[in-house]
Amino acid sequence: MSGTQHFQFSVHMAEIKPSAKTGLKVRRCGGGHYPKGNFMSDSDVKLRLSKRTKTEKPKLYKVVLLNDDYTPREFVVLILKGEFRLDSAQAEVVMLTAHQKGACVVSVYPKDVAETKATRAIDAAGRLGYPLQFNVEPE
Ligand code: TYC
Repeated sequence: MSGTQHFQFSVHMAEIKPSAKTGLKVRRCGGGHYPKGNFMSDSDVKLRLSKRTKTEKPKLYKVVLLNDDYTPREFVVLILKGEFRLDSAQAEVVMLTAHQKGACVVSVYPKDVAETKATRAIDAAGRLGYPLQFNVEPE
C-alpha cells in the first residue's frame, strides 16, 4: 500500500519547531480557513503534516527443481519433503513434473531463504554423489 496522509490541526507557535529535523510544514493562519478574528491569534499557526507511507513488496524467488538422469526419484521426494516441507503427495507431483517436463517450481521464498534451501538441497545430493540441481529465479 502507498499513499499520502494529511493531518491538520492547530498548535500555538511556541509548541512547535518547524525545521528539517521535525519535517513539519508550517503555514501562518490567514488563508481563509478561519473566520476573521476567530479561533487563531496572529501567533498561531496551522500545521500540515505530510507523511508518505511507502511499503515495499518483498520480492519473492522461485526455487526450480531440474531433472537429471541419475538422481533416484525416491531421493528427490525425500529432499522435497525434508528441505522444502512438501507433503508426500506434493513432493511426488513436483518430482514427476520435473522428471517429465525437465523442471518444476518447488515453491517461492524471499531471496535468502530460496538460496539457502537450494544450496542445502544441492549439497545433500552431492554428498551422496547425485547431480541434483535447483535454480533460484526471480518470480
Ligand atoms: N529422472 C530421474 C530418474 O529417472 C528422477 C528425477 C526426477 C531426478 C526429478 C531429478 O528433478 C528430478 N531417476
